[in-house]
Amino acid sequence: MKQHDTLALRQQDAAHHLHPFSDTQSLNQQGARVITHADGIHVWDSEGNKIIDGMAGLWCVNIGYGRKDLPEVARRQMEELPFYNTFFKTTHPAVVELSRLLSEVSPPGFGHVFYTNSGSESVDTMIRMVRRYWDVQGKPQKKTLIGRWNGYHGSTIGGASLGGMRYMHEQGDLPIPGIEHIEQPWWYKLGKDLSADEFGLRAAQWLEDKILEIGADKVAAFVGEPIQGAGGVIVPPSTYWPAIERICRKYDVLLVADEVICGFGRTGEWFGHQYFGFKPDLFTTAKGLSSGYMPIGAVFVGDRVAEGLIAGGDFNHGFTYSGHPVAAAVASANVRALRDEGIIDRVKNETGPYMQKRWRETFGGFEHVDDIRGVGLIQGFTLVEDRATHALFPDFGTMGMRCRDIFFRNNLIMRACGDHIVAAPPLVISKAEIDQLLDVAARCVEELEKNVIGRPG
Ligand code: PXG
Repeated sequence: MKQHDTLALRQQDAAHHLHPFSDTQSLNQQGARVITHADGIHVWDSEGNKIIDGMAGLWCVNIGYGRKDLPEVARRQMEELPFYNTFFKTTHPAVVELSRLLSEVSPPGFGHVFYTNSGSESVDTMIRMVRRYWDVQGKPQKKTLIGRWNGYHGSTIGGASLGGMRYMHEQGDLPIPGIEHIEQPWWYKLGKDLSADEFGLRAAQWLEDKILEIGADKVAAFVGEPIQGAGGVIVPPSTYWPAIERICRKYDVLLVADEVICGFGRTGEWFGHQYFGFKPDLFTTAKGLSSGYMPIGAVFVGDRVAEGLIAGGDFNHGFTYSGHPVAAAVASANVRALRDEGIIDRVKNETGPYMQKRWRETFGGFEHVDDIRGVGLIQGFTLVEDRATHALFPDFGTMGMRCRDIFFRNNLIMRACGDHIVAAPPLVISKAEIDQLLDVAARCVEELEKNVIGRPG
């Protein structure tokens, strides 16, 4: 295995590389951990540590690391046609094949896709499509999109506006006009007085209230992640999405699922909206579409909106790399493998239920762990001050970060989103590997409870 000079890499990284979502000054003092290679559910750092990747990279390496077929597909495509655009009356076999395949694996009524390079671009594309759609319908005043507080829809100006991360809005004068937010369906914090099912209906009611406040004739779409990922794996009660769907239909508001995390098998279904049993008008994807082996995203456009857009003539939108041949070829190989190797079926019938059972057993006994939740291979719990009263820690996020640091020291990658601790491992994880991941995680939470919680500093 190739040797790496960790110190030199760190120094050069600090000198020239601005990291996303990072405090560069403090990162550079610590030095970034250098990840050098990966296989299955593991990554290795430059010091030789073998690390369990409980986050599938960044919620994206669904098929796992170390596939030999995807690089081979990329190499062949690069030799044959490394690039050609799809703007000017041209197409190419790789993008044709992917489009056909995606219409096969998506639910009925999604015959069209539009390609991007990332989730953020998918979201911005969707915003422009939705607004264009209503223009074509002769309703140009129907332009406002409603998102949710603590939702995450990316980092571009549109995506960050639609997302509900206030600390993102504070930078760059966001949100842009025409974006509104409602509260998230976080029962533990917002619904204590109700049963989960009652709360789901109440949280959906917030959408109806907002539509009536704005005026239905001005509301273009409601956008939500089936399960909020970056917001801390907030799993809504089962009553929520059907009620949201009814409200959108009642007021002729388009319903958009942001499937960037939930898509491509994370919940055990192909897409998260299938798990919750609702039918969006459009859905945005990226990440699992190529399992992160190439940057690519896609907006799946339902027939109603596709017909409207097509009737409208030119749609003046696109990226140089929309439908990039290499990304498209790799995505096709990935999607076929997810389907033909039964990877998503296994999440639904075997590893997903096993993880959910073991996740609850593992963390159920801790004094400061509550709201243990999850579906398929996406799960979370919340570090709380007092389970009896559902009291969160006053400084929401500090304990989470300290817990994450303990995981990190113990060669386990899991995310802290505030004080929500979450995991989303590669979908190829085995039951034995689930046990290993949970053993390490449990020891870390034990350490947190013993050495950190309740101790000053
Ligand atoms: N929508 C959703 C639902 C996402 O989770 C995006 C859009 C944007 O995708 P791109 O590819 O532009 O990053 C995302 C991305 C985290 C984390 O820390 C989550 C994401 C990205 C980076 C970090 O949990 N999700």
